[in-house]
Amino acid sequence: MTTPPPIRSLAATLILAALAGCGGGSEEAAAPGAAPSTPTPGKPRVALIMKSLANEFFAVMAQGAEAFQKEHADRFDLIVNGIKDERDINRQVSLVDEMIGQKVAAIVIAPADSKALVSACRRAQEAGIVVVNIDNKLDDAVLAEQGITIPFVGPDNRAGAKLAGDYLAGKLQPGDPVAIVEGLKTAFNGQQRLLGFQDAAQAANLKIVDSQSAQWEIAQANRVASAMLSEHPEIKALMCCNDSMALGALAAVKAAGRSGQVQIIGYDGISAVREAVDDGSILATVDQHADQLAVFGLEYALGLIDKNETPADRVTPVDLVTKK
Ligand code: ALL
Repeated sequence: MTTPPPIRSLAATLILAALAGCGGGSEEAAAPGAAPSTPTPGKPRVALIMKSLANEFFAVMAQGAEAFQKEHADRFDLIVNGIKDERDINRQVSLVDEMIGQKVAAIVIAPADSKALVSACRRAQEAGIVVVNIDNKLDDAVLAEQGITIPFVGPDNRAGAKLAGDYLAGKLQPGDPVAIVEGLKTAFNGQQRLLGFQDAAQAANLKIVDSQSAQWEIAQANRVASAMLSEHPEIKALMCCNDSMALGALAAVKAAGRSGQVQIIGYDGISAVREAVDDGSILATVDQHADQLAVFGLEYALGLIDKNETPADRVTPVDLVTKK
């Protein structure tokens, strides 16, 4: 994923804001470049509904979607939405309802919660809207309960996390103690990354001495990692289920005066973490190609509009990122 400069500085600003305790909550619910004010007759409108706009991952995703729309401006109009922090699940449900109200042709959604968004997606389908699930998979059991099928476009998070976990294990000794900083417990991708880290730890005989959620956020990860470092001063690594939390963990390691003694891995491939990987302060991350994820979803949605088909799920690539 290549990240152009404006996003870089946005990310840096948001990181500083979050670490200062502001939580990046100043973003509005609608992302830059949002709804075309008047729909173009005959041209379908597709809504991209993302998660936290305070997370560079989604800023990059929005940029990728907007670039794709510009290249295909004759085919569709794009409405870009997001929420202001990772836990603002009710707001994401409202966004789906607002898009139903606006009678969009399709919704491409990265759900903040794998269960809580299913009903809203069902309402959209019932209104005749094509729904494509990207990034974080909706819960299979709840989908079945509600009697609906929604195609999923996104990575194998367990396999992705195992890539980073295996790389970390190669730098440690069997028996070394490690801790995991988990994402939002109700997000399937977070659960899968946790399993991937556990798989890697088990395979290399690393000892997981602590595992706690920091709900995907920098400031919370900073607090969780600080507590882990003081309760378990012996830990050799912090395995973080996303890059925002890896940045929070990095600040905690620095504040504890443990730089170079505690390895950190993340997941996403955002620019701030790539820089930290290059300067050696973070060991590795996993690029899940945020700029392409929404594009894959949009392509799927465009293919589905006016067709009554349920396409198969599509697995998108993940790549390990280590020091150049
Ligand atoms: C997931 C994404 C990213 C992101 C996280 C936090 O759905 O895949 O890992 O960092 O959400 O919103």
